[in-house]
Amino acid sequence: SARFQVYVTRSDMPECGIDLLKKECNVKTWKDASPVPREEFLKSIAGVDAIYCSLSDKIDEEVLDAAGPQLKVIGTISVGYDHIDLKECRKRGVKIGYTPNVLTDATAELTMALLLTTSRRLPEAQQDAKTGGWVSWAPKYMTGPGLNGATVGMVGYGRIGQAVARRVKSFNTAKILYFSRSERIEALEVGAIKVSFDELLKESDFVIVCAPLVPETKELFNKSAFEKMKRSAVFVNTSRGGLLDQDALIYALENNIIWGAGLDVTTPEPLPLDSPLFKLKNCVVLPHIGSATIGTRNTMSELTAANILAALHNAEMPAELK
Ligand code: 8YV
Repeated sequence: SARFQVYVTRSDMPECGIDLLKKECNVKTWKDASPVPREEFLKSIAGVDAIYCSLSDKIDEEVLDAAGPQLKVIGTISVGYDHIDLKECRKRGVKIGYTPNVLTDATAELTMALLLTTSRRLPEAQQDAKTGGWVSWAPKYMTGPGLNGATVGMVGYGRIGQAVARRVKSFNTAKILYFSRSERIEALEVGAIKVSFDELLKESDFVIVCAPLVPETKELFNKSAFEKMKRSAVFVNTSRGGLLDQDALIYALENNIIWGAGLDVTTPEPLPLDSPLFKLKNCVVLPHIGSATIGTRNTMSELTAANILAALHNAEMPAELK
């Protein structure tokens, strides 16, 4: 019988997943270690049964049309799915595989790292030490807010938000608040308190965003949200740049409406070098590396392949987005 045809949108996806696909499928891969250009993508997917993609690849009507009606499954190597038109996939019976759970710990670790890097001013301090700014001990030199005794507000309290909250708690914080659209029993585990969005903004010393980008969360953080926050507040985002109005954040940082921000995600990505965010001392920008541990990326690739193979065989997918 004819082998399944799978298209992979870049050449450097972790091999372990690609090897699984190759055992049973004809795998066609974009030749470069960068996202396939849109025109090339549309041309290359005609007749394929599955697409292995990442957040760099917008999956919309045009892509689904270009692939054709035999397309069975989209496997994305991400837990985020804002790059995929879910409604259109559902309408056509195209299944979606994604990678929840396997990246929860890696992303929570990076969130803690970014939080501390921002609040303790590590990039600024390192730069200063290397360039002669370290002249003597000084009582107020490189000081920033501490987590000990602080109130931490989690915006989004799903798998990653809860994993962050558990880690935050071990830093002897006073209180963990969370804002979520759904009630979850795990909230009790660290004694987190469910509050309204406005209350969270008003009370929190650290505001950590771990929510998916969906229509309800788009630009949740706007000018008025930053104004409600404490002037001493640290804002951390490791989910998606679209959750905030980035210009409003820039304004808030430039005018000390909040104390600082740590961003692993931006709009757009990559962030252009002339972005004001790169000029601000009170902002740390990372190049979207939340899930970037070696083991996690390998497991994500295997899960992406397993999702695709299961869908092709009409079997239950290990992680189907429904
Ligand atoms: C991925 C992510 O590295 O899983 C997600 O949603 O943002 C990261 O883990 C990225 O999306 C690559 O597809």
